[in-house]
Amino acid sequence: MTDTSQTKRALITGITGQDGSYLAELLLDKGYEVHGIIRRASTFNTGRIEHLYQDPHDSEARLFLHYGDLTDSSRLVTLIDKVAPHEIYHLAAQSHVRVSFDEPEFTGNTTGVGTTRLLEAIRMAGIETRFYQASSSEMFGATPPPQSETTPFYPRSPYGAAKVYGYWMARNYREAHGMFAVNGILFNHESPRRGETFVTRKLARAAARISMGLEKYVYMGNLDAVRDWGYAPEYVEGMWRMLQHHEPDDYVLATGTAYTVRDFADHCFARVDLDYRDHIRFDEGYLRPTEVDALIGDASKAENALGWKAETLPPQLADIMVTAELQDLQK
Ligand code: NAP
Ligand code: F7E
Repeated sequence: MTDTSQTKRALITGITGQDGSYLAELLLDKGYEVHGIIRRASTFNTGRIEHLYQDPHDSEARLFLHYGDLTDSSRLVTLIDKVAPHEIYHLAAQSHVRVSFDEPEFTGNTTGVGTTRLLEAIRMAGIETRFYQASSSEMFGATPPPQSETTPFYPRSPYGAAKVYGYWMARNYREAHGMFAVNGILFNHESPRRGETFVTRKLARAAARISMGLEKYVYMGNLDAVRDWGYAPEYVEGMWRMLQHHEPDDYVLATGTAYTVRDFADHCFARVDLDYRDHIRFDEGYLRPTEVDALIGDASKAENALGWKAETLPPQLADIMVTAELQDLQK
């Protein structure tokens, strides 16, 4: 570890995920010492942060990885005590909504109770730190748009319900224990680093592969769902700004735009001069027992208080994502 009292230390759970990787980049750029919790796996799960890896023996190293898991309370206490971070970004979760219907108990244990374990570990370690909770627009579920910080929650999946629990635990630790705990209520945000089974990445990948003759069809579920898709690197900047504010609060981050899955498919396939209607087939296996029909966020509070505003809108996002897939295939 760097031994300067000036250096800010951050701990990121979920550093190997889409957001964790962009956030680690941002914090390293800002001069932070960054600690990340990774899960032990039988295969490498650090692909998204490989380009950031530094040999911990190097005296200049500012990125450190530690094994840990959201289900392992004692490990969380030990790590928080050892690292004594100034800021904790809690991003780890079972984050797939469709999968949460198959694994509701596991999702509750990691995505929901995992937040409590971390909050309690901070309290037990007795350190002063700022805590970011990765809350989600999925908490609004069936409540119609536009959705803001004051919109009532009505989750429609085990994932959404687990995030509502995590949201209230973060608020409770703020109110009960005076912790600097913040909820970032983020609407969907995407990038070339998005997991392959989320809809935007699946469509971008399919469009690129079909255009290269590697596949002919992609099987999809509900094309009528409306989402507010932004660009992940901009959203991690918003997370950081929330923790720099003089007081803890909760903020929505969103673009405020509404596109259907069909629109996003159209943008992806048009990028490679194809008509999505010729290549998309229906598979009911991708439908959810309860769907979230429309999410469109109102991020005016974040714009006013934090000066944060989404710049990249879905058509440009589709272009970025399909371009990245094409480049990958040409390697
Ligand atoms: P992601 O790509 O699915 O990453 C999830 C991360 O959590 C991965 O690093 C994963 O590790 C880790 N993880 C999962 N279970 C764990 C466990 N039991 N112990 C320790 N680590 C565990 O998710 P993301 O898109 O970056 O999203 C980051 C956070 O924001 C998540 O909490 C998500 O629910 C929330 N969120 C995301 C969006 C969005 O649109 N992306 C919107 C709102 C909220 P492995 O790499 O080993 O699997
Ligand atoms: O689905 C529809 C699907 O899985 C978006 C997570 O990051 O954002 C994400 O959750 C929409 C849904 O994201 C397929 O029914 C159609 O209406 O990309 P998704 P999500 O469920 O919105 C929120 C904010 C989070 O917090 C979550 O962690 O697309 N859809 N056909 C499909 N979705 C998938 N995955 N695959 C399909 O084939």
